[in-house]
Amino acid sequence: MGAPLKRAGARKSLDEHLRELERLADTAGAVVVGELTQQLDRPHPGTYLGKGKLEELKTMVRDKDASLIIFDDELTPSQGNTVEQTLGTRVVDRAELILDIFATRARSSEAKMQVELAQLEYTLPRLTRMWTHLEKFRGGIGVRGPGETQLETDRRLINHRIKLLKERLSHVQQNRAVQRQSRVGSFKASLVGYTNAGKSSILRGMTGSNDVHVEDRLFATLDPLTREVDLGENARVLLTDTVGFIRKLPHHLVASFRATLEETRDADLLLHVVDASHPLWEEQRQVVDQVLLDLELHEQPMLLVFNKTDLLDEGALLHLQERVLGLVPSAIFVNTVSDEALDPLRRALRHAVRARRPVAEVWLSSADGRMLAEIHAQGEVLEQRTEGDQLVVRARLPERLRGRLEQAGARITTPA
Ligand SMILES: Nc1nc2c(ncn2[C@@H]2O[C@H](COP(=O)(O)OP(=O)(O)O)[C@@H](O)[C@H]2O)c(=O)[nH]1
Ligand SMILES: [Mg+2]
Repeated sequence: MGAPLKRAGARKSLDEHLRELERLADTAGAVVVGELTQQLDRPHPGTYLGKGKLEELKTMVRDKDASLIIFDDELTPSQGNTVEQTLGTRVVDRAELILDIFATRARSSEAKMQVELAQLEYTLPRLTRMWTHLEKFRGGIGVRGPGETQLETDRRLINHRIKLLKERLSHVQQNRAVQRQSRVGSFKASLVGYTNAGKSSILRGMTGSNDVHVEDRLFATLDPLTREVDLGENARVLLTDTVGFIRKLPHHLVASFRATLEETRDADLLLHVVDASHPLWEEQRQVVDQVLLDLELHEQPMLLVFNKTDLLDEGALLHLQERVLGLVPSAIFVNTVSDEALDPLRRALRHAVRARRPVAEVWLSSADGRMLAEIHAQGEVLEQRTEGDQLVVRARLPERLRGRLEQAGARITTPA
């Protein structure tokens, strides 16, 4: 059921939004048997939909033998309850559907805790409604309304569980901070973007490894995954794949994934991946920017990466490039279909890494063969010359190597 409020352009996006809801339903394991839309001037306070539309929905549910109604729009707990009562069919909104998908897709214990926390926080204000379900649908002999006492007990239990989960998560978070410490010195980039934009495919393409999970489903990736990527010319980055964003991401979920995205807070560069072939890529980009803002990640340096260029014909791609580059000259255009098509990303990352590795001159005596080898292995050597009995190596050095060389007694100067 798609019933957005009337506004400019709503008609155009209504269809795409329903396509997306259909994919979400599919990911959650449901089969879509019917669709109904309406543009509302304002939602009915009691039932969200007007009387006529509600009747239409009832008829459709009966004809198609549907067992679930999914609303693309957010219903208040009491609206959801009333619609359920009126139609005698379970109703979920988009937020609940997304929570459900996350619950089935969480793999790591951390992701599971984050999802459970979000679910409990979603459930708390809706407890009465859940009890009504028990009465009406699992309906059976001896099932009585729970009464206030039962409800209170449940609230207490849930609050207790929420507290416990928060404590455990903060513990996991501390461990992660320790892990991060050990990576100080490497250049870190994080892939962010709308779900299904191709983030995991890019990580896979850049590493050439098949252990990165790619799927034409929404939310294939919940746990962040970091891999070292060799960019050629002695430049390397730690590239992290993260959970995708989506419009109307339940805010409980955003809050609980804050910890996972800490990784991203720490990144030297965010790669915002956009599906250039999607008709609503502009809206998707805005959604991602908004979530980044909510997570206070909007001030990180960011590179716009337009992906899936292979799906555009030449004219459309040129048009897009012209338009985007006029506004964001640093934006790059890639696809993951061929290895070369990722070269613009490798170049941009090399450039970013270099900007973070200032040029230095290291003065070595002929006895320092091991240091010379290390500079060649980890730095980017630009020039070598001899001055007297010293070898002077001009190179871009990662911070960590520079520190090590200094400790080992090498003289390092900054060229004019
Ligand atoms: N045609 C095309 N498909 C792509 C490209 N990159 C990713 N895909 C497909 O898009 C879907 C989502 O990709 P995935 O990497 O899982 O997206 P994620 O949700 O952002 O991690 C998969 O079916 C990929 O095969 C691309 O450059 N071109
Ligand atoms: Mg992914």
